[in-house]
Amino acid sequence: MNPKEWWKETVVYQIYPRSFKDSTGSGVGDLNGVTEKLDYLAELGAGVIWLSPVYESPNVDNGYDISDYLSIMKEFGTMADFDRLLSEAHRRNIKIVMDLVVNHTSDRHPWFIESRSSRDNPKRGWYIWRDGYKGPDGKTGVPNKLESVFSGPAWKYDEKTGQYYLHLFASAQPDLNWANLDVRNAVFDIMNWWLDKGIDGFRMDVIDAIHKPESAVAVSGKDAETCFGSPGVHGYLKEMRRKVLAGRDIMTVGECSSATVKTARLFAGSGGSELNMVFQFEHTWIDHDKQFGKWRPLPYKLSRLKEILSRWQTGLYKKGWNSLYWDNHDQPRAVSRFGDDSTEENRVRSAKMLAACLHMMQGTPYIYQGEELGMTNMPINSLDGLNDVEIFNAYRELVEEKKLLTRDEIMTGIKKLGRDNARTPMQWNTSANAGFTTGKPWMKVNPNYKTINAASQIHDPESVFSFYRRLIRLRREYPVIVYGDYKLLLPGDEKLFVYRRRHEGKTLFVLCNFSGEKAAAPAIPEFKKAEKSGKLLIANYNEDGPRGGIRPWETRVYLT
Ligand code: TEU
Repeated sequence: MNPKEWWKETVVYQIYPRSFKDSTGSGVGDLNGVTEKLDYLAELGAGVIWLSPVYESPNVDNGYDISDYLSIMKEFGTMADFDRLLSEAHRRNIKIVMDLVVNHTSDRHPWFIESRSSRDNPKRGWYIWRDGYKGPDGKTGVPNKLESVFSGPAWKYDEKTGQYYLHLFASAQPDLNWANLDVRNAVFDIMNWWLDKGIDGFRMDVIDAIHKPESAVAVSGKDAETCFGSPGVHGYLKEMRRKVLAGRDIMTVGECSSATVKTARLFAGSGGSELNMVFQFEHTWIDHDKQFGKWRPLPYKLSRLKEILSRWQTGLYKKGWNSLYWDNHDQPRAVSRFGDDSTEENRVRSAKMLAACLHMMQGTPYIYQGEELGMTNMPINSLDGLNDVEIFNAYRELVEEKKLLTRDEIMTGIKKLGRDNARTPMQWNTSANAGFTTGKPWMKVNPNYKTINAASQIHDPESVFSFYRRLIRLRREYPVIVYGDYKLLLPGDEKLFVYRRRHEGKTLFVLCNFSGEKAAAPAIPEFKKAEKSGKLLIANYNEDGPRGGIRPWETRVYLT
């Protein structure tokens, strides 16, 4: 079954508020800045905004470390500003989905402050505290060898009470103990509070990690099982559905790096007992090294990328629902990664090609702020000017402590795949600081803003922005884009990504050249038919192509 749902037919725009628009001159983006730009989003055609965290936070991880779930970060404004944003968005038929970060809190959250205050505090059991492991040498150390996603051990010793607490991310992000019913109910209360206010759903941060399997938290001194994707998570999500989500017409998307097609059918199955969709990660690891991950980028093969994305397309067809994304605040800029940002012509061409490739698939597409302009990675030469805790921790561990990578090696990784690439301020126009702020921006603006900015693209029919705008409109117009089946053609081709969608007698033919070289026209009947009798819905070259050849970074979408 593939029932119709509004969240299948819409396009989501992700806002990282810190870097979106500063309305006060503080150098930090804010809620009124978002409200100011709602018309821009309406013009683009976004149906939903996913707002990265705007709650009170000490910003060790830019809002992903929350110290009060029910109030707005002072730098971002007030609750009244939030209410105004929500009603102004709704007035334009734009929904707002909030980021829900409840795998962990900030270490400044009152719950954690209480929890760490003594071993018998009523909130002690709200987090995961363990004794150290006493080794054969008589020395006591971390309970087990579980590692943090942000480098180093996932356990931190707390002097006051002489125990360790678990943190899967930074040590300032202690993990909540979801096994405790009071914790779950407290989270569900928070969710209900926001939903009662009228927000339209949640993007759930690392939601696949909330259940900690026994061996992950056992005091053993040994390697530990991963917390990501532990089967127990499904019970918690079903409980969440019963206590919060059921009966509400909202949208939920879970960030699930552990998701396989099989588990996604549970998390985001069409039966609807857990979430509406998940973010899977497989394609984002395609250029990662086995040992060093993103810190040692590798070339990738198009055939592998196609295999991954196509497996998700067919695997969830009628069984669940996909999220479609290249970019977000944790990923480098797609055009720099999978396209070519070395010349202006190729940047524009390849940004459009990537957009078409993604937006013509089945699933709900996500656009990360600036992606619709073809914003690129930032020039990075040193750690100066960077902000990301993930980068700093990795540098310390891999270069300084363990000396596993040289400075130059890790800088290559940071440059290509580091998260700060996505976090530079949004490029609005050619005025100082790209029109992001009248003050000193919290993070440097990419110097290419004079060429790449919204003002120069909004009214230009040939711009990347206009291309995205058209893609969004096509999705509304043609049900085949939303509900059609999927078949990958030419799976082994290392330049062309070609696929076909079908629905109620209509066929969509999508052709993308993932290379800066010419390619031979696909020698397949589907292409010949599309070229001969199909309607060209969208393309990134104006003039009709030389018959028989596909041009660098070309994309064409035909309907027959
Ligand atoms: O991301 C979780 C996550 O999986 C990322 O940390 C990802 O694995 C990493 O960037 C890859 O190296 C979420 C948020 O999106 C991220 O911004 C937060 O830092 C993290 O959770 C902790 O809340």
